[in-house]
Amino acid sequence: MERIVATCLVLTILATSTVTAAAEATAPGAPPEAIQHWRSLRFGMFIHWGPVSLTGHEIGWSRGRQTPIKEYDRLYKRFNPTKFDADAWVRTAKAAGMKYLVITTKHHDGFCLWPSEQTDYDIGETPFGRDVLKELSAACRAHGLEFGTYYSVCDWHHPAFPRGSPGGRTTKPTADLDAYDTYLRAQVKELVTNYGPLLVLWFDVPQVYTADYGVPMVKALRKLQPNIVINNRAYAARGRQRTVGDFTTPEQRVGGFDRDRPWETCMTICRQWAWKPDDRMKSLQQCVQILLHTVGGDGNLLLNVGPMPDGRIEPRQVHRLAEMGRWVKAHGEAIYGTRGGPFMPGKWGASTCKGSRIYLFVMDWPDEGPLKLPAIGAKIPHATSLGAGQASVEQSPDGVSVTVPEPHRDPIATVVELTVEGKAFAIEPVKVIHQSNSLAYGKKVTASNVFQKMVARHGPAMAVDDDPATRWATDAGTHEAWLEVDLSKPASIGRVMVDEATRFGGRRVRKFRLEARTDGAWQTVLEGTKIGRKFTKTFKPVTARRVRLSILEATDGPTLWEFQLFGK
Ligand code: H79
Repeated sequence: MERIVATCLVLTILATSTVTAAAEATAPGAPPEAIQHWRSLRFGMFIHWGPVSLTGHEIGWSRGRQTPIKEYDRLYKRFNPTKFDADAWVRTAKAAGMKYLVITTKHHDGFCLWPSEQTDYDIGETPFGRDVLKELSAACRAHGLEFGTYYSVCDWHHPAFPRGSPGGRTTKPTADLDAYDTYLRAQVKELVTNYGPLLVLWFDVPQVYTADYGVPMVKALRKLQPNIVINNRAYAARGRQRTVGDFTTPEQRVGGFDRDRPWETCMTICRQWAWKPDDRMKSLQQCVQILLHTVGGDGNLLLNVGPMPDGRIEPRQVHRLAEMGRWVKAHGEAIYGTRGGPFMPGKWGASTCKGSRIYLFVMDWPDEGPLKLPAIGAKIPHATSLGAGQASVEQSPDGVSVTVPEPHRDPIATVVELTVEGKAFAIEPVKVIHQSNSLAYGKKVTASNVFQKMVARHGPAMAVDDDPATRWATDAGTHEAWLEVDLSKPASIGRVMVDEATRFGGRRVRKFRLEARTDGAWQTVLEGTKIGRKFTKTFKPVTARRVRLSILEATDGPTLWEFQLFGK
């Protein structure tokens, strides 16, 4: 009895401490209006810069790798970017259509781009000596851009941060996380008080800096500036990094469609974050399409440039950003202040919405015929194309067909504006399957057998939906089956594509026949043995309305990802 009481007591204590820990594990977020404001800007400039630009190697990892530590830590004595012109940088960002700017105030290498009172390893101790942050934040304000700061939590240089070069793979004998926390907090306070109000504080690579440190730090930060927007890397939270801070941070990739959790993709205009001579630069089309896929997924884009050691952004990058800006500004109403969807981004393109408008960014047209988008739960009484050209849009219960004559299309993205009844943002987002132009796509289809009669999940319609994630399946032990498509009117067919779902037990089909119904009788068009992945065959064209795939022999229940028919 006594033992049970004792156990209960322990449990109660545990439960209480768990509650405390949970309360400690989250810091207050930014007010919704602040997040909404940050989100409405949609496009910002990221800048990675420091003495490392003298070497042309990467800012995060070259210390102790490409450059010996001793040499790396002396680079700042030669850092003299006399051509630095904050105004020119901000004009470049503005010309690109960017609405905010975030700069590495301190990266993993520990060097500070402002004269910090907490260290001498900073811009104040270089031959240059000017306060880069002061000039840049002032230029941003002068040009109407918002200013934000990147601050690396990990610090390979600071003796108290437990990990060191190369790339955080060594441990320091002088490690003292409490002392480092004091340093970090004092530095962040300098950033907010001397260069604020800041739009964002963009933390990075917290490593050993856990919620025990990070949560009180963020709380203190919020006291200094309540509406600051903070990313999800302020502290390490194993397994739930996504829930930290105000937004998530897909890096070097466009994030997936997500309207619930704010997000921002960060990506480099070339390949490196810091400047690298002759680094490969993204094309204009890539740059704009990355932005469109991002906003179409309801995210922001922070596009990075690494200025040169003389203080200038590379002229070819300045030029690329200006080109980008011309396109972006011409279609600004479809980008800024919008939300992603309702048509989810994909190979076809992306969409955004605002008020009663939907903006389509069509990036990949079908070889022939209109772009077919799935049905949405709203009427579209009106459609026009933004920029030159005309668009015609037809809505039926099956979906929305969009046509823009080829000469009026834009190789970057053809922008079509749809007006809907009611609020466009209220429309349930829909996935857009990339269409093959198969004559069988979406047509009436029947089959001899469906796996466990699960028609909605494994019916024959799954083989003519062009969705590579769904399949027609038949019962285990099935050795013969057929699938028949009704094309709704006679069409000329000269090619077939059958994609067998081999993942579920290899190639099962051993003998098949393709038949077309002509003059009231079934006529064999093609005969074969194995099918497998993406079997394609052309044949002498036949005109028929009904086409049948007869599987005459299979080792087990046949199953197909897709069954597609083409004119030629
Ligand atoms: O500041 C930028 C990067 O320097 C920083 N985050 C963005 C915003 C960052 N620091 N660490 N990481 C990102 C994680 C990346 C690690 C890897 Fe690698 C880069 C894995 C492969 C390339 C370096 C080189 C480490 C291993 C190989």
